[in-house]
Amino acid sequence: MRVIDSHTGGQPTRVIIEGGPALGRGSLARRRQVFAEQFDDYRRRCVLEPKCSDAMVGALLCEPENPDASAGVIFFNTAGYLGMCGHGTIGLGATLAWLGLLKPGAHILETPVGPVALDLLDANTVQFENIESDCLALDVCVDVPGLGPVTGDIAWGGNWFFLVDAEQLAQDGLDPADIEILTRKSWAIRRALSEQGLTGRGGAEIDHIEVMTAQAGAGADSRNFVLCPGGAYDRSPCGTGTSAKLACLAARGKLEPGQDWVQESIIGSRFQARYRPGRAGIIPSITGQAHVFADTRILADPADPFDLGIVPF
Ligand code: PYC
Repeated sequence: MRVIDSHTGGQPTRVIIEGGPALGRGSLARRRQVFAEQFDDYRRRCVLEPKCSDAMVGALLCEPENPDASAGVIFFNTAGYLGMCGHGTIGLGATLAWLGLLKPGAHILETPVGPVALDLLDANTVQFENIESDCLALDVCVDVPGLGPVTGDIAWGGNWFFLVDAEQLAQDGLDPADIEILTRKSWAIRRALSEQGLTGRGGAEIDHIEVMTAQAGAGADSRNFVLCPGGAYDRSPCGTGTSAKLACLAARGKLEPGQDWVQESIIGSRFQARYRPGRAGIIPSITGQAHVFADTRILADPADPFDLGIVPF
């Protein structure tokens, strides 16, 4: 497989541009199912250790179904397949620009959860309008062993999120030195949500935990820590997580349509965000930068005992 690696605010994206699985035609949702059921070896070789690191999000570049779309994409990570990925969308835009496959201007990107409007502003800067995002429930209480009751909001931003104030976890702000403890606490919350039957719509698992604080750097509105499904934290401010946050702010009447929001990650990288009203929720717009750093071939070697990677414990 030929892959191009980039990072968006520190969070890596690996785009398969050649040698990926042949998934046939049909919707991206259908093709994602074929990928998961018949070609999972490609995902494992692409993102699992020792050929990669656990923070990586993979992206399979696909022919779009809609002739007006510039590209289709299926995102995945060490744990499985994602609906949408914000930092990955920005990484994909910068990757396609680097390859000379995307010109500055407006494009449509097809994803398994719907079309995304992508604007390539320059070789490294991408603005995208995410799919419609909404807040499913405010102030949901979950009893977390070792932490006690934790209250948070359940929201959809292309993935399912549980958003918690850092103060509830006895965190004084969000400092990179606390990443290990935040990871442990967020895992405990995720496990408790699942055990207590708290889900997204249709019983979907809430597989992203987002811890937030208003204590952010100058010019930022908020800083976050996001635990991703495979156990890695998002180095970027998380595009789908920022979308979920905007949906909750809108639901609480704390952010107006068109009002700017600067979201900072735990390592200090930033996205600019705002929203417009959707049909039932909001349509978030996110802007960020990505940089390409590797053009690589991943080899398949049946004699290698870890050819398909080390499955996370
Ligand atoms: O930026 O949406 C995002 C994302 C999801 C998981 C990792 N990054």
